[in-house]
Amino acid sequence: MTDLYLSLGSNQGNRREMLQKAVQELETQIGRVCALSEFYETAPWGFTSENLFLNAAIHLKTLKTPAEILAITQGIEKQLGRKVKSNGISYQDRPIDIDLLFYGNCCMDEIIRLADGRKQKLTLPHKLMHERDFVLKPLVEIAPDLRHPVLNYSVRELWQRLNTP
Ligand code: PH2
Ligand code: MG
Ligand code: MG
Repeated sequence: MTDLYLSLGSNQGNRREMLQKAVQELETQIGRVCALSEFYETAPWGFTSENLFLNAAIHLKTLKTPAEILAITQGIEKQLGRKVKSNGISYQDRPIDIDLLFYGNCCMDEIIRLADGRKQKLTLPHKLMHERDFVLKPLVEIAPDLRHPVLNYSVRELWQRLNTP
């Protein structure tokens, strides 16, 4: 069993319901939920929009591989109505976004092939998490002492560093 941490975000539609449905699907398709943070209302980061986000962090135990998890989370995003996939350059409003943060101590930065043949880039740990308060704040709530295997700081330390001028 591997410890998996994900970030959830929604800024379109019934945001609370989107997050709740995503959690249900994650539990069914990926594994047991060990912890779920509160839902935090946050301002859009990295782009301008009138629509505030609800963000959360979740910890699951899983037997799935990172490639399987990516395929599942993208399937859930689609099922919950996400139409535009992030292109890695600019951000858009979305009913649901599910991002992989940590998969055990796994470190990877690879183009992987999903079961349906599509190729995708997967970076673990998530490469921008330490710059994002909307990711770290919910994560501090559920896993303050979890260590980032590359940066070698705990989640609490990353959050403190981000918020220290
Ligand atoms: N997600 C982004 C870009 N900006 N801002 C907030 N507040 N919450 C998000 O989940 C978010 C964002 C890219 O996925
Ligand atoms: Mg994201
Ligand atoms: Mg995403």
